[in-house]
Amino acid sequence: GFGTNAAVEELVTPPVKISYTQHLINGQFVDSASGNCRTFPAYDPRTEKVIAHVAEADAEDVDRAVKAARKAFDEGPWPKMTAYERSLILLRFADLVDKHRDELAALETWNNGKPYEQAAKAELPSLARLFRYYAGWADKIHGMTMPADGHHHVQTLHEPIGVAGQIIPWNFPLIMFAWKVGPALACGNTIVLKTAEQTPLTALYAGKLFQEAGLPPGVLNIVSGYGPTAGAALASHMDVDKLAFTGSTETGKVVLQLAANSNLKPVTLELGGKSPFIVCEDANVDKAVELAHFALFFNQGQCCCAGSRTYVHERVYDEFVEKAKARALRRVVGDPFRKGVEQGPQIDSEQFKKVLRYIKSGVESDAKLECGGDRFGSRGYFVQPTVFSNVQDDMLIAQDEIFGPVQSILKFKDLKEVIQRSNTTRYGLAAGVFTQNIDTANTLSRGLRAGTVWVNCFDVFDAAIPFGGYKMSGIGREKGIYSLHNYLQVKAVVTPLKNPAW
Ligand code: TXE
Repeated sequence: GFGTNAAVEELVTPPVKISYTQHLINGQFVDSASGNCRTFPAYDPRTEKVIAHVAEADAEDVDRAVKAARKAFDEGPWPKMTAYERSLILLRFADLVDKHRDELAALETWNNGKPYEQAAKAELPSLARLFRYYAGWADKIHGMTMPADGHHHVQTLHEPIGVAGQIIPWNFPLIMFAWKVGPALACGNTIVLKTAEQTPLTALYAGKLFQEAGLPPGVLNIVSGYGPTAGAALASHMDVDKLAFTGSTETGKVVLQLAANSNLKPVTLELGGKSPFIVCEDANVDKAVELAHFALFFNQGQCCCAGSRTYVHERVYDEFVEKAKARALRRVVGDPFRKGVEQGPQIDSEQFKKVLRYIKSGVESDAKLECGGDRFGSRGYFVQPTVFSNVQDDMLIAQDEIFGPVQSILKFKDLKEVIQRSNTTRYGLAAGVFTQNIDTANTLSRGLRAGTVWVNCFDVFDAAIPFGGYKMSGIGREKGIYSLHNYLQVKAVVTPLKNPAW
């Protein structure tokens, strides 16, 4: 099984060179101020080898970046430009993303391990689309006028918050960049973005394209570095007006505390999940298997919304398990640069070991290992597509976010039960529902406590669709009109009317 045609031995040489490794501060690429130009390594997860040395920020570099963002906000020109001028810069950036699509996709695959076809054909177009969407919003953000008791003219101004601090993860480096940077810029804020230590390269390249698109210096600053140093410095900075974070629930709690203990900056969080994917008794099993497979295995299983609890109705359970196993065995694992490869390596040694640990815990419980269960090949962070059946709600593999290619299949009898079991988790990010019955779809959509319910589809991420979590999966929504609220302040302006009758 596992696509023996994909040779992990002969690796494709990435068709791109690494040009940007320094911090982007105030429109310049600069070394770290601290530690004698300190750097840290970026890796190729196919080989576990270092591919670049990247400037490593600590508090001093973050402070320099915040000062640049502060100045660009307070003195302009960014918030003082017309909304239309800002929108044109976002559109020019989107055009440059299209122009440099192949280099960006190659860099993303090289540093992250995701299939090149996925990066080039899905993620890069989505990046450009997101910025065009937000360019469309830039000149459509406005306040209201409202009647008030007494004779007053009352209006609201929707103003940018100021300097936004943004911390992103490594699973979708460029998409996470877009979800954060798009709305912040459309609303007229300035930014200090810290990328994940595993994947610093593509955001820096995108930062370069933003300079080329005419973004004024200091509006978008990008620092690379680790969480407890650079990330914590950003979250606790007294001059950062807003914080947006995507990552683990554990770290989400830390940054929320740092924000509270410094200047009480508002925080939006997009955190972990353990999303149910519910296959009802009327389902076409072949289609359900394919969609459930995609919902879990997409992006090496490294999705916050992965359908990681596959609930299957007892009437179709055995057939589903058989076919899910066959599908996993057909999954093509290998060099993500090769055509037809569906699954590359996990991001790093820590995640690789974490996934293997959870697989071991599944084997040691009463779950049945249907296929996979080990690393793939002998080098790189490749993991075999793994399927467990007979999984019970109280097993660790059904409760924790594994963040890898490990499918857990559970059995259910009726809707009330599956709603209750789906909701018995600290998370509430997403859910999948597979049925032909409109009443079943409606009952599940309303009963499930999750920020997104995909009915007969999964991982549909259009720019206009809000995304975020219930419960410990987060605070706030990204994308769509909802994301703008995170980056705006509302100012009420009240003026007495001298001649109210007119
Ligand atoms: O996450 P972290 P890690 C989940 C997934 C994964 C687990 C651990 O289950 O296995 O989290 O991954 C920065 N102050 N998700 O360790 O630590 C860090 O540098 C400020 C789900 O990579 O949350 C990075 O930029 N920042 C997820 C970002 O936080 C800190 C995506 C995410 O890292 C910090 C990724 C600190 N003290 C992992 N510590 C999703 N929701 O999609 C770390 N960071």
